[in-house]
Amino acid sequence: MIGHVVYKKGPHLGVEVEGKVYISLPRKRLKGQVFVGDYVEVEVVDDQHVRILAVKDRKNLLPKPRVANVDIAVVVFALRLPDLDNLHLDSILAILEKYEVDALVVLNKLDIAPREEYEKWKYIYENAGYDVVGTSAITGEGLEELKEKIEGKTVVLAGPSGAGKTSLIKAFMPDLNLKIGRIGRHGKGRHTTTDITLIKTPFGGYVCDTPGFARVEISHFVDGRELPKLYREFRRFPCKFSDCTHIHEPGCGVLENIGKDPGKVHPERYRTYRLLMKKLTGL
Ligand SMILES: Nc1nc2c(ncn2[C@@H]2O[C@H](COP(=O)(O)OP(=O)(O)OP(=O)(O)O)[C@@H](O)[C@H]2O)c(=O)[nH]1
Ligand SMILES: [Mg+2]
Ligand SMILES: [Zn+2]
Repeated sequence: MIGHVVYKKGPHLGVEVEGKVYISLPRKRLKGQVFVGDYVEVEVVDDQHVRILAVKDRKNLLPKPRVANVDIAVVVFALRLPDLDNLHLDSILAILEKYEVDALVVLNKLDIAPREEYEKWKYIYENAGYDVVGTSAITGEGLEELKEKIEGKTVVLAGPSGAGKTSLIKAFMPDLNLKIGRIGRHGKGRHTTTDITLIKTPFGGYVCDTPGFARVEISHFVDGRELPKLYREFRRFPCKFSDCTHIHEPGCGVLENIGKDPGKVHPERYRTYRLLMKKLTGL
């Protein structure tokens, strides 16, 4: 039978088989090889337990949180409170690009930000090749559009603490017992666990709300030599050298196309690229 790993709690995995969730005890032979989101071949042992026999090929595996077969990462940033930190946003997008996980940029807290600010960031990220939705978990604006983009999918939420990730899930599923606001940010708390749960949504699919990407250190995931290929819009512009760093090379298509016009590499994106390159390679 085929199961779907829907949670990890301590050493235990939860495996959904035909609508029912069973516990799978860890198996030596597959130790460290089965992740939340994986599809697995199982045999049912009793009415609470299954044994995992094999893991199906996965389409991707996010390193943090460790979730497999992610259809889309919803990268939530508030426009205000806290102000949008586009260096942080671009580092998350680069990591997702490396791990071949598609991203949707959600600009939240529309209710407390000037429209121009929303329009500015929406333009920058759409122009970079991302889908962008503006939302407010408070007024409900944009939630229908967000729902349409994630229904039926396995979704991982990413973004800084306070952006409104949990608030957005709660707006869809008010009965869920999830904590909003300042919790567990110091010392003990959920940030210290590696437990992961895929929450089933009422519109099909699953959503994972773990703090994995809240504070992400790009150097743990991306090598400086890879970064030149991880900014989507850069690929629109061929460079003379295939290993171009887009910093100083002659015939660099990226350097020749920095500008605010549609289709160009927006200066804000190039700015964060340079900061990340400096951090990763010293260049
Ligand atoms: N004005 C406004 N406040 C919001 C909105 N969404 C969330 N908030 C508030 O922002 C704060 C943080 O929201 P959370 O949903 O806990 O944020 P989070 O992204 O889950 O944060 P962590 O779990 O720490 O990573 C809470 O006080 C929310 O009430 C919004 O759209 N507008
Ligand atoms: Mg939260
Ligand atoms: Zn170049």
